[in-house]
Amino acid sequence: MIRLSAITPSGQVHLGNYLGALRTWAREGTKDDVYFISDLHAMTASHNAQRLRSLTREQFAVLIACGIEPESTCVQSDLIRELGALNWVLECTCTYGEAARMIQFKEKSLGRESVRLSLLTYPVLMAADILLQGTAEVPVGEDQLQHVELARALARRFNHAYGDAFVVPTAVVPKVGARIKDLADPARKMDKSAQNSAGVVFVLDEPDLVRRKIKRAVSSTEGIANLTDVLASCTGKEPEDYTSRFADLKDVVAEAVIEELRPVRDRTLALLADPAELDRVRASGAARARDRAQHRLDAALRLSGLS
Ligand code: AQP
Repeated sequence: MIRLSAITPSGQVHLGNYLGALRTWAREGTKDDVYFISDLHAMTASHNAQRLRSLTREQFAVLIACGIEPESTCVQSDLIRELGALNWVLECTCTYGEAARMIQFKEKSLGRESVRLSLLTYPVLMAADILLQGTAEVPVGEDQLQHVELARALARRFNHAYGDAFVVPTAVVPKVGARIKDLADPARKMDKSAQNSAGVVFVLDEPDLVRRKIKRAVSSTEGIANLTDVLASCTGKEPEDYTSRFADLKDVVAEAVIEELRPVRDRTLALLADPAELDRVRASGAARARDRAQHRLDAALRLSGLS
């Protein structure tokens, strides 16, 4: 069974991404799954080309360094020809009303003077990501359920109108792991694109910087609860086990985070220092994803009257 998940290179990978997603992908993923860097989705907001390229490369190295099965990884834009073709077919299967109804579009475009058209249409590209790979299950947060519903509707509609080309995917909402909060503002979740990075621990931060960020974490009730969640997530124990047990919680949390991230950081830096190896792994993941996609794309094009 194929499961598919992605991370968007809208900023550097942080502790929340790692504890909430990447680590689980590494522990529970199989060769059949698809874990990818969604660089095309990162272009739906204003972006810098150089920064996008380097974040994509860095995030891909982090995926591999986390221990995710290399065969199951890829970078979305490495399949841009296949995805672009399927995206068009799916846009011709989707109505404007369906796209405009997406809550994420409404939220992200609210109050903005200029909004990229791709912000409206990217759920269709997400459907292409899902359908191209024959995905059976898409683990998502509540906020992405509507997008998976759209992918289901498009798969069904296409299959019904032209003939069976697609597996109809199912959304699964995983048991909620700890939602890691910003250390400086625990009312917000830890966020890649936060304006202020003082409360965001990045996977590639040097140990001293991790220590400083955790030392300066807000000490309110919410701030402490967040730190105990982080500690529990790093050590695999329940948060209650830590209540008032440590004289200096922040020191303990800092050391636990540094130890948890150390192997990932070391392996990422080693991969980034070996561009040929990184390119090889990336190319081989892309080739596998392309292979798996080809017959489905061919069928979708043929059935819809294109070749
Ligand atoms: N703070 C978090 N705690 C636990 N899990 C988190 N994830 C994100 N933030 C936290 C999980 O990381 C995976 C990849 O995230 P994404 O690229 O889809 O980005 P996002 O969910 O929109 O959150 P970010 O990382 O803060 O990025 P931006 O700044 O672009 O919004 C997902 O599985 C997500 O649940």
